[in-house]
Amino acid sequence: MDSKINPNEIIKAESRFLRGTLRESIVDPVTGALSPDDAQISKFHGFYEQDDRDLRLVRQERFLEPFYSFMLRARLPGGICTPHQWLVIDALGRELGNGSIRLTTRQTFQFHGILKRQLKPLIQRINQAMIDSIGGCGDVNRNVLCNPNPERSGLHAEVHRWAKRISEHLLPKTRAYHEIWLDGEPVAGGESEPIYGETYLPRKFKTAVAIPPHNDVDVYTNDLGFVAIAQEEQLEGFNVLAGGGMGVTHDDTTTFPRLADELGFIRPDQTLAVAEAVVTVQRDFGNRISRRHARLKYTIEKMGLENFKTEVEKRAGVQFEPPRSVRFTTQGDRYGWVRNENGNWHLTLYIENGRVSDSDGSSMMTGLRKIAEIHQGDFRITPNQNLIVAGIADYDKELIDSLARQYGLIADTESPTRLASIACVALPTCPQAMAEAERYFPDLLKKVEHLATQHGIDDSAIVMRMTGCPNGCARPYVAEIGLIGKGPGRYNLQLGGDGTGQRLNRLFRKNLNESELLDTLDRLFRNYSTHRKQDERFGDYVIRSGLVKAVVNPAEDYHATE
Ligand code: SRM
Ligand code: SF4
Repeated sequence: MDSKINPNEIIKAESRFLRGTLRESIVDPVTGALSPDDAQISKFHGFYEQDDRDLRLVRQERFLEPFYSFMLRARLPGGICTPHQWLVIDALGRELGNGSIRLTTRQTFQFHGILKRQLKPLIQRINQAMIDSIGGCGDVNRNVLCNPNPERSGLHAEVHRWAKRISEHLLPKTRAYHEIWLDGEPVAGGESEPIYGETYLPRKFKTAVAIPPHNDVDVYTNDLGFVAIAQEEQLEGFNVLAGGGMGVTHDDTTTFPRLADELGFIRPDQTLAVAEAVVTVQRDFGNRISRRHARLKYTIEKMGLENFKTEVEKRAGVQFEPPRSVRFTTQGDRYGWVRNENGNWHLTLYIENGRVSDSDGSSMMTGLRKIAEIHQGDFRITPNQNLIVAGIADYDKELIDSLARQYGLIADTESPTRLASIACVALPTCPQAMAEAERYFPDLLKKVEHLATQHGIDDSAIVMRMTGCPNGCARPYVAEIGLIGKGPGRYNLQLGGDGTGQRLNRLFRKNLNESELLDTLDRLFRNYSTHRKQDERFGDYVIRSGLVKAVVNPAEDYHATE
């Protein structure tokens, strides 16, 4: 094998279709960890090895190994689960996890703090509830996003079926997961991965399906996007997008966030062929030497969009039609009660940073459990880490409303900016975090809200997103205000998203501590309040006023003004 090839490629190739020595690693009593190679393979099964970073130093001083535990992420296309499934998720979070459930920016849930010996029982129990974690992580297609708001229920249901089909079509075919976790019969040989091959993809791969005018899935930030085109609620097909991605490495100008390009329009029956073709082009042309440059966005930059599109058309046996015109007007979630065309009700709940727990005086986890015990519809996790209690009949509305109020689940006092904002997990579980996010963002927001009130702009729903590092898990590069962790207590300030996820922001100030950040926002809010045009968004104002220049071609000009 090429000596320059990334070591992960060798681990995948030698893993016998994702088996590695996981069976041995999980019963090894000497350590709470997996072997290093298995820690890579485990991601394809949906879990990551982590250690509690708050305890790292203390344990080091006592010559103890890090306090290892695992994060497990489920596959839940479009974020939909039944009340029974919610009750299972809730019970497992309390019994085998750290007492919480984390709703993610990709419409699924994670458990944190699982001990190695608890992994198998946990995976078995989610599977008994008909949820799996295959491809929750790893170099394959991840959880497929889909607009979760069933406001237009017929169209939504059809589009959601496509999201589910794409997810299933792009699942790894190896039986390793069933063998290791579900005690399935070992395969006698002759196994293959028709789509992925034995080294899978060069890197993670993400797909989203959007229903305009809502861009809650941030469709342009995905490797592969499908934008539903409908005529009088009938699905006509999809505009296909490719090459979006957020991850950046600080101070490495060869990395950049990128919005997906339009390839063209297809009919629904061409969807799976096109999805598979995009994946196999990435499999064959993606960078297997530098993982930092291995996402589809870099493959497209290297091949050129036209060559990439021609290759996809050839492999899919499809000729793209010119893309249909679409208009997105929103990026976040709509809260509260909504009634759809079937007369059913839906209640969107604000879940701060997606963390469902009963800690800090909150009884959110209990409240959701009480709702799940009586709810007849379903639950939908949104791509903004919130939760929709969906499909509520008229006669259940009052009871669910009163339970939601009793347990403090109705967000009627939150500011518009808070409701439009998200933060990634970061410390203490994320090994990549350079600064706090989830644990710090709510407090920082209080101070930002205070500034907004002082300047009379507290009616503006500014999309503000914080991450503990530049990987971009809360999609901060399409926020109007993005805060990217640089070091303990320090953040880069990015400005200029358009509030609909269709424009990248750009670095405005580097490495700010809290008081520098608040001073800067104070000045920006004052100017915005004085000079904004009617209904002008904050992100549009900073671009119009020349405070930041819009990014035209991220490969060339993203870092230009730093
Ligand atoms: Fe992420 C890695 C959490 C959505 C870009 N992400 C991680 C890890 C697994 C850290 C690690 O490498 O070990 C984080 C686990 C933290 C923890 O303790 O839970 C992590 N990512 C998350 C979640 C939970 C953030 C959240 O607060 O909701 C999201 C889980 C999504 C899911 O359910 O599948 C999450 N991550 C995203 C997104 C947003 C999206 O997909 O819409 C992105 C940006 C989009 C993209 O991929 O370009 C994202 N995560 C990354 C990256 C950078 C990838 C890159 O191309 O450079 C990494 C690091 C990596 O892959 O090496 C990463
Ligand atoms: Fe961790 Fe960075 Fe993702 Fe936040 S953005 S969860 S710190 S990898």
